[in-house]
Amino acid sequence: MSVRTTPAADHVEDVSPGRGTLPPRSWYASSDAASLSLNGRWRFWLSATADAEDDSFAEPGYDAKGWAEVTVPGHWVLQGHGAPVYTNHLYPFPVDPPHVPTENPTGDHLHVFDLPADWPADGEAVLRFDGVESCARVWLNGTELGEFKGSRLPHEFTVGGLLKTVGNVLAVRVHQWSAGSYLEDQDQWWLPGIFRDVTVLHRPRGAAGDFFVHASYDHVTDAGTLCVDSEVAGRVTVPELGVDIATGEPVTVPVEPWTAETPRLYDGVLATPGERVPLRIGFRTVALEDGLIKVNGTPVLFKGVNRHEWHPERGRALDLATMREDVLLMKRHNVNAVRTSHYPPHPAFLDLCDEYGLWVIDECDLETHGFVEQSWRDNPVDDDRWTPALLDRAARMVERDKNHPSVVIWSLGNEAGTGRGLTAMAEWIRGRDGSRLLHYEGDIDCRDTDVYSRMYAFHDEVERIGRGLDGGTLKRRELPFVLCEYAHAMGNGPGGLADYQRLFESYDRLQGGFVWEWIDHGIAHPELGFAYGGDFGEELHDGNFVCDGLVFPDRRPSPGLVEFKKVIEPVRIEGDGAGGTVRVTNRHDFADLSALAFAWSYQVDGETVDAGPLPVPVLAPGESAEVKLPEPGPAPAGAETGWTVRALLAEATAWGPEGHVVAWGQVPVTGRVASSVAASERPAVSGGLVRLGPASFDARTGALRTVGGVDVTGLRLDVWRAPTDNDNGAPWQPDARYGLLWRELGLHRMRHRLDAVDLTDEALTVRTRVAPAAVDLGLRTVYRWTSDGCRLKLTVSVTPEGDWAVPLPRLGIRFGLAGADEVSWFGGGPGEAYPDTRMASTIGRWRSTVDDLQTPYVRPQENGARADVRWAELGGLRVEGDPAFWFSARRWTSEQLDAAGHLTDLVPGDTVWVNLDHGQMGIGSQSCGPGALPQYHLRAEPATFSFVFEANG
Ligand code: IPT
Repeated sequence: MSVRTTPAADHVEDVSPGRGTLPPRSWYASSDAASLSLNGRWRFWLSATADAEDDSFAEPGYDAKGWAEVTVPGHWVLQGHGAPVYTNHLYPFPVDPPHVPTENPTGDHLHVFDLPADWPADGEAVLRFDGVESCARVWLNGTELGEFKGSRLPHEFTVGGLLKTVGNVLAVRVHQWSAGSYLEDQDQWWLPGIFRDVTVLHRPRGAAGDFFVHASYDHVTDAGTLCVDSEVAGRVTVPELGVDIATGEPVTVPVEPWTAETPRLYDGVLATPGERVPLRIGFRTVALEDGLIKVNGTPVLFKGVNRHEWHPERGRALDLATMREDVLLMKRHNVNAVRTSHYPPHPAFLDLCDEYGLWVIDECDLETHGFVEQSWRDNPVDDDRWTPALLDRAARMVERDKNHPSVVIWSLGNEAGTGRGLTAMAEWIRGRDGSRLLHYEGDIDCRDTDVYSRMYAFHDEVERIGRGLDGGTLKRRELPFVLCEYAHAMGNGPGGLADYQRLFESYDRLQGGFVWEWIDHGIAHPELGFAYGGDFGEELHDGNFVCDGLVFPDRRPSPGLVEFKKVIEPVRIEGDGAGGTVRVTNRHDFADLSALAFAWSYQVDGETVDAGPLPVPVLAPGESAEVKLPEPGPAPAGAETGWTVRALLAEATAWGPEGHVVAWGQVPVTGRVASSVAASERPAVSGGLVRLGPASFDARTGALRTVGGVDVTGLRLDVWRAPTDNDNGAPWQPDARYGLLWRELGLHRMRHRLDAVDLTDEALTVRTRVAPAAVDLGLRTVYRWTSDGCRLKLTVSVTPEGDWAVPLPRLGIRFGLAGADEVSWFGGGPGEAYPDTRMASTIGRWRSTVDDLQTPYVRPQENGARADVRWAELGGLRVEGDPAFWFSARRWTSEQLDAAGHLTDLVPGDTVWVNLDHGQMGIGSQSCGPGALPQYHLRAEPATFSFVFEANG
């Protein structure tokens, strides 16, 4: 005899999309029909299993006084009930589709509400859920409405007949795990809950049902054609265009087109007998033509990011202000495109993309990545039983978002292998909306798609694809190429952005890419700063792989975003100083330069001594001009001089203030002449010290003690840096895991053997060999100290010995200073830079505190180097380099930085540790992509570099 014990939870493991919901339709936030937000505090009861409780909580009159409360929208695991779980692609439960564990956290939600006094008595009403993870069963006033899955998609129920004026009881039972979880294996936190809005919408008689705004643009005639298909007939008016047409009736009028650069929207109204719905119409035509993605007849270059929805306290429950902040940050950093990885975002985000101008790849809520562990066996996307669920997801996305001009491409999902279900989705989408292109990266032969899309392809392969030498199916060879993910922005990095951009700009077929990803998904945590995978005791997790964004969890831009902004700037300003001109190139796809004003400034030794406006012709996209600069003023002999030219917003726009810097370039005029220090001083020994000019040394070891009265500790060669996530690399690229190889080699525990301390008439020379235990590799290192009486010069010569098969992390000196706080320098700034992340580094005079030099990567790692530093002052010392050097200073050692797991592990000490580096290893993006390109490797090679120290003040 078998006993069914879980009848209440049968639907949880049902692969079908659900029951009781209305067919999907276009989403709109406002109309003149009444609506009531049910967002707010709800009663909440958490059970450990799906069937722990019966349905009686849904009955009116149920006594929920003993229940907790949660905020809706929200995730209960971020509100003190249970805990979040982070896995990349592994399912955190046994893979046995469609079954889920018995331990299935289940949140019963109760909300009692009254209708507003003016709620119309007639007509219908619907109850809309914009997002619930992962499976919900819904009752209103004791009547079950149905159940649904599809976490980041809207679901509506008819509720008119059930609504009461006062005391409505809405009951929602939400299960963390369901059959739907198998389709939602995105690389992110698993966060159950009602995490998007819940709304009751009045539907007057004759209300608009579903409608489809078709608004195309003919770039030959400059005419827009508008036709609004509507389930319920009515009229469409667009006053600005003098349009007043019936639904279903096309009209062609002269218009300005919508593009991401020029997001021209026309306000209109769809009036049905029962309702007036505001429309925001953007005219544009997307086409695949000549093997290229064209909008309004012009090929576009995507300078995109992958955006997950994230807030460090609220998870994926984003408010409008946060969404707007994302859009503004993107626009201000020259980003022009978003892939909504890996699910349709909150619908209001797409309104913002329409309004501010961003190209959108709208991606379906579908990922089955965990099946890769079993070679995709039993993958739901290749199993007909799941196809209705896939089609339901496709339809809910397309129907909801079809009226957004910003959405130019539909994406079937992410990392779901291949299968008949995906083909069925593609066919359905094409049948419903022929006006957009289709994307799915997993379709390597492009059977179902319009774009050859890849993730993390290395530069050399991308170049081959650009040249059309990549082979593949006939169909694929004729398609444009995008990198739907590249430049993995985990921790310090991504390196190599400029090298990708150069390729995108060189080959028409390469239509750009989308950096992985926009934001670190760190969770605000009282003890850890920001938490990542494993911090909640998850038994399976993927650590800080969830923190790989261009902005920190609190949306502060990381150096990666600043670099990206520079690399993708829509105006190129360049020149070598010859002829007194700069070359200005308009790299927009659509806009001319009329929105920008240009300004020049002239620097002498990094200080701006003169500035003024620079007249630049209003160049059309693609055009460039050689623009004459003013005559430079006089500068002292030996000074380093140069121009900085900036392109600024001429007037405030919707996304940036007047004067906002869009692009810039620096043009050197005269180069630097490093100070020469005559070795005129003779080292003298007295009382166990060697005195040389302003300095004293330990006579036995040759160790520097003081310079001009400033104590200096531990000055010696340094090759170690706290490995970055990119240094550590990914398991599937074992050769490029330099962080691990360095540690294996022992570069974090170098021994410094003292071979000789030589005194001559003009120098103190200290000979050493720096090497790790257990191997015969080493670096012969000679420190040669000289002085002209007031300045002290150190020349370091390094000669590698043995077979150095790996590059070095860094090569330079480090030392400790007591009590340094303010730093000023002449060189690259204001932010950090490394060999392959240095485009945004601007040569100038900069100031900072030591604390502000640090970049707060969620998992601490090497950070904060400033490039091309000519000189730096801190702690009473001035150091000048020949050649220019990489500068960093921190209140902890690299070893402490290396040992830290979270920012809160870093405890400032009294000593400031300064690194002056002759070389730094490139960064790359091999935490999920290519390593630093060979030209950015720091090879162990003979090297000589010098520094001049003097006391300042
Ligand atoms: C790729 C995923 O699409 C994305 O969600 C994220 O996990 C990213 O990697 C890494 O952060 S998939 C991977 C196999 C390249």
